[in-house]
Amino acid sequence: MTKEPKRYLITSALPYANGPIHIGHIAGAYLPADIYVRYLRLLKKDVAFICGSDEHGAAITLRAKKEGQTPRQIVDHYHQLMGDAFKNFGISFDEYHRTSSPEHKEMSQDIFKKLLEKGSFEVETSQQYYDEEQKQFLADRYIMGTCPNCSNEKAYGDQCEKCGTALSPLDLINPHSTISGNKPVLKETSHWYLPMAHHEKWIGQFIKEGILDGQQHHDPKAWKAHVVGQCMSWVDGGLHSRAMTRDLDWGVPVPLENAEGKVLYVWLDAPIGYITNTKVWADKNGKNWEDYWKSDDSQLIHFIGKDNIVFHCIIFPIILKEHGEFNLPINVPANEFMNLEGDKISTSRNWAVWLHEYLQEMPNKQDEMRYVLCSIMPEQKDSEFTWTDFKDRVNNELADILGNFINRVFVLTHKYYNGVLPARERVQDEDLQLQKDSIATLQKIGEKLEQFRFREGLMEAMNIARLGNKYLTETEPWKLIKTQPDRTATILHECLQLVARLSIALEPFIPYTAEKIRQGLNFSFNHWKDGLQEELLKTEHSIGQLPILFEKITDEVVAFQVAKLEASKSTAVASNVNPIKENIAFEDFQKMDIRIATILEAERIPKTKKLLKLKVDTGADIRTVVSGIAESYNPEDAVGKTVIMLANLAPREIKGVESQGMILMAENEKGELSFLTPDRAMNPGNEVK
Ligand code: B3M
Ligand code: ZN
Repeated sequence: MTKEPKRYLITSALPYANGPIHIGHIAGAYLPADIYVRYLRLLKKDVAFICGSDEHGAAITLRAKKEGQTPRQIVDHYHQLMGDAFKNFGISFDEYHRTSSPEHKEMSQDIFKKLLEKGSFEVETSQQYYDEEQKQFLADRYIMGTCPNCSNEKAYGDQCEKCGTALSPLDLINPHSTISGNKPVLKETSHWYLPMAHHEKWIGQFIKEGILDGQQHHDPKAWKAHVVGQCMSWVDGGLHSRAMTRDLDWGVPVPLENAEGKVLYVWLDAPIGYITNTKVWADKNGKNWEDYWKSDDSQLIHFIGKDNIVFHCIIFPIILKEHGEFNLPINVPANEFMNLEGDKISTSRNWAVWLHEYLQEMPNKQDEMRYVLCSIMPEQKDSEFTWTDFKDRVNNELADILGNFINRVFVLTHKYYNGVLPARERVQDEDLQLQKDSIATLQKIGEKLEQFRFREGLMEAMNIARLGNKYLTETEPWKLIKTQPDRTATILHECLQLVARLSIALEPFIPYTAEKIRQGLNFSFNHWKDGLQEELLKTEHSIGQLPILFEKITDEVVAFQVAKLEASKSTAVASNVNPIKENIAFEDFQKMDIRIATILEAERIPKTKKLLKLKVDTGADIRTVVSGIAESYNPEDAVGKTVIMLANLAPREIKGVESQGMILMAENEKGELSFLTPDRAMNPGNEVK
């Protein structure tokens, strides 16, 4: 499939609508795609640039729980926030739709049904954790317990975030439901599995050799080594069946009878979102979405971060091929990770530069960030963003190299020629060389972009400005104006052509600046290849005033941003706590009899480690309470304490003793318990409300 395609379908990963977009996302999957698409558009290619919010899955329901909102409220909020931020940053999606839409429900259910008909799934029954109080199966992220590898007590059912080990819920020691806190039970459930082992052979060949159905589909050498490497280590390790459905009440319902409470696995529905969103865009614009997905002369390219590689290179291609009508990606130029000020970017720890905040705090500086993120894009390995580096690149490169060159050309043209482009009068080798070099450089930028080498592409674009600065410094037209005015005219003539060429070269990377330059020049163009012409501006062309291109970034700005990050570190400690439980009605709270009590006697309950038998004065009576505090308090230390108790908890028998109520305790990260003691004199029976 080496022939020139008629259409391009370019996708960027659908971000989870469970938090805002940060600069790591941008550098990973959105800026490279946007640069690529802008370049294709300048070549007048037929391209659809598709994205949208990923609004299903446990990432969303967990966030909703944490914030005491419904999943719908969460996704509505973040869909809007992310969509606006992308737009204001100049990420030029043709469509930014959402997977919680009715269109998407229809599309993903249709595809699921087609796969069912084809026999692409296998139904398997297994034991999974179930919360009896909440009457629901627990997604991996809803189960916490002790990591078998590092003993972290807050490991999730899918991963321990402390040591990074990938886990399954059954691996956890002392598992508990994060919703109710209860120990979950194992219960049987059936799901539709994708038997990936059946596909091992062809997918291996697809990745390694670029062969699909016995034909050369793409050049495997055009894929990044780390992408192929990650996929092949999966394939070589053996592919295992993966459940394509989940027991959850938020998602696309499994479109079958007897499948109540089951939804499509988020990683099945999300990539189908690319298809839905293409259709939504096509319907609005009088296009046929199937041309982009199903025709031989269309090319599909996914821009993603490295954590999404297997889904886009193995699982989704299997789905597409099983379905039978869709194209498979011609390339998946995944990026690695970008770190921030020496640490991994993390949404949950609030260690991030949030795009919407950047846009607010530094208005009209989209290109400064686009430039820096492109310069350090983690194309082949992880990279790092720091605010000092941001400042240095803006000041030393954008302002001092690019801004300075263009500004000098404008100033000299206005000064000597009243802003009118002078004719070339005495051309020398150095002028022709400049022309040749800058045209060759523009060509090179195109080649780099076609190879997804965005950093090098941007460097080449800056090289055009460097060529210009060097040429001005060497020819010194301001010294020649008296003695050789024909040389000054020729030099400025060439420089203005260079500025026009730059305004084309920079367009994919820093479009706001490119537009400002063209405004200053009174110049417009049509096609990338216009920049390959020698004369972009005609003699006698009048230029206008150059708007300010770049302001220098001050040390104060750097200090402000770094301090803001540091401040988030201290609040992040608090994020390692359980999510807020579901809201309860005030009436429910009022039903509880919470009061002051005094502990009169305390003794250990034999053969237990944790339990004390307490005799307490509730003001109304004297009663017995069994309390699991023996690891934090000796009996003699408990006696005499004024505490808070829940007095109307239904009596329960614990180790043969009837417990009439519960003493309320606080617990810290280490599991130490503490009585809650009033901070002024209170008597047994005083109400807590
Ligand atoms: N939402 C994961 C992520 O945001 C996931 C990508 C879906 S792409 C179809 O990293
Ligand atoms: Zn661990």
